[in-house]
Amino acid sequence: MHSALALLSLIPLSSAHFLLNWPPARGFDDSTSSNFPCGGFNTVSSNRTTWPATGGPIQLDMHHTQTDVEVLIALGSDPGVNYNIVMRPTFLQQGLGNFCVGMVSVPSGVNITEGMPATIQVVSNGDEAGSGGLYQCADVTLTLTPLSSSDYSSHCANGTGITTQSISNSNVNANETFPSGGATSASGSAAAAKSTGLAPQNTLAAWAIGAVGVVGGLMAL
Ligand SMILES: [Cu+2]
Repeated sequence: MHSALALLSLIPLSSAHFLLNWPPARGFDDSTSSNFPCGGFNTVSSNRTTWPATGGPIQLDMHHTQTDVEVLIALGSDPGVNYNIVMRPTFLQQGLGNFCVGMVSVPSGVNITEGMPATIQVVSNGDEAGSGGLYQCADVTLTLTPLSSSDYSSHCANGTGITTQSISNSNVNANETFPSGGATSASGSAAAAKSTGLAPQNTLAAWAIGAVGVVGGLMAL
């Protein structure tokens, strides 16, 4: 946790709440990272990353000991604020450094074509409860061709001690508020659930951690 702006300015690198490293984010600016939908980067990048819609890694760099994470996608070459397709519902992640959200895929009901442009949005909870979310976006070109094992593993690393937990009511936004600013129901708030100790189940959600060795098993999910 780091709410003091003075402290942030002294340690700019470690102050980044989290970074989206692959597919590469449009950019990161600590001062605007809480701006929906893309942390202050509203302009589509000219550099799109080819990303496998049937199951790809999302490589993050975590700077909080505990973070609620959600992964969404918006289809189209310039989707604006239309991040309404959930690829990985909100879950709790713990541990610092590299964290790979594994085998993230576009839901099967969504019609994807080869070469379709899209933008992936990673949302985390803010530093303090009720402060809203933090956002990073990456512009991609969707492909139906899976990554090779070596390409997958080169974009999917986990630091030591990284764990994930499911949240009993994962049907909430990681940012605890909807983009319109309306609050989620109190019972649906991941932060509220954490503070009461009720919701994050003790079950280790192995599905959320990317690892080449378990890709086959993750496909079932
Ligand atoms: Cu932070």
